[in-house]
Amino acid sequence: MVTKNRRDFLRYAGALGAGALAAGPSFARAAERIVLPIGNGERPLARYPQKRPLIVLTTRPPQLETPWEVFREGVITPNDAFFVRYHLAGIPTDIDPDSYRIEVGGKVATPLALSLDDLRRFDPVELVAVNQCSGNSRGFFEPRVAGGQLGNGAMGNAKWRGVPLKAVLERAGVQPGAKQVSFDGLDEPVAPVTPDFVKALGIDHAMEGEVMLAYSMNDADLPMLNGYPVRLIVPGYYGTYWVKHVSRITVLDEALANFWMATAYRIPDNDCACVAPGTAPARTVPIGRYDVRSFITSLDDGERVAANRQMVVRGIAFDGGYGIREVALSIDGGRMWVQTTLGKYLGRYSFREWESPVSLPPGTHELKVRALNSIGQSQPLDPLWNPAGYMRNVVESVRVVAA
Ligand SMILES: Nc1nc2c(c(=O)[nH]1)N[C@H]1C(S)=C(S)[C@@H](COP(=O)(O)O)O[C@H]1N2
Ligand SMILES: [Mo]
Repeated sequence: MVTKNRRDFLRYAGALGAGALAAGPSFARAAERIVLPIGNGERPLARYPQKRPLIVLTTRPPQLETPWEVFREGVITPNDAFFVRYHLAGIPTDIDPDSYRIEVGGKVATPLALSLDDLRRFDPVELVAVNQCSGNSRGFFEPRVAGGQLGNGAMGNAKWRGVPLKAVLERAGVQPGAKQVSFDGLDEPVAPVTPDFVKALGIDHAMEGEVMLAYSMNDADLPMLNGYPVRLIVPGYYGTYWVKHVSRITVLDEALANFWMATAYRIPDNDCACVAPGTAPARTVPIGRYDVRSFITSLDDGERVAANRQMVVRGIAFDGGYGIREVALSIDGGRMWVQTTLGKYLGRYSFREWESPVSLPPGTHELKVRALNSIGQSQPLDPLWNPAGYMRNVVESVRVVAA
């Protein structure tokens, strides 16, 4: 089996020619290049407004991946390092906070047009939660699948502050018979054939209390590229539902059947969300909660370490919100496993840190990490597969050489 969790290998090859990004937004400035540990993994790094250099997947629309070393630095992903994903090239670059409104309509008693000040007058709530793209790690799929060839950096963990969606919907007054709530943002298609990006949640999910309209990320305004001034937070659910620059909330009495709900972002309708590699599922359902993932962050694949000397191996784990119960580490390719020590609990939607003391004899060692959540979900030793390349799910490995 090919090793899956090689830390992104940086290869600085000098500055990019300006032409390489000419097709993209003029505010992007070329920096360096990086090589992700996947086929055709060479990517430019570029600096966008409010961002440190990030890995560029596409520029129109911007899709930027977080360099792996950011996850080694801490359990909270800094705003300037947080990944960026858009579907539509018509993204907002300048939003006036004074005239910004969120319209709440559809099957409600009282349609609303909420300003930022209106939102800030609701009782605020705060939550640490992972935002992960459905296609995070798609580049590791074998056989390979169509779609953005992402490494492991289309995820991030932040402290979100805002208003429960429930409180807003209650103010508007949801009418009987409501089935779903849809969310539209300020970004727009540039071609008339492209469907606008609108997503929906079931009414019970929308009213459950933890779904949030967030106006703050890690105690600061949201970066423009992450949804300024307000985005939806759907704890434990894939990023596709986390609509940015929310401008319209509509209560629906039927299920939204647009491209983004009925065609895209669907997974095989079975317990593993998987099919035999190379085959197509008979039935699909909209993607939902994260599966369990865990990573070693303190070591790079191929890294050399001192033999017979104790070191602390560290990493992160997370799941769809049931909570990580334990994380086990193997230093012999998966034959023996030891319990690691979990770090501070920041809530059941957050990255959970883990660490374990390790001493390695001379030679090459394959380290593997496996997490278990509170409802018994874990990762398989061999990766699950689906044709869209969603929900990457496997025990991750790192090989180190002790000498
Ligand atoms: N308005 C808007 N919101 C959006 C999207 C989009 O294209 N437009 N993409 C979604 C997807 S698929 C993901 S993975 C997350 C990514 O959030 P980020 O860009 O803040 O990292 O935003 C979601 N919200
Ligand atoms: Mo996504």
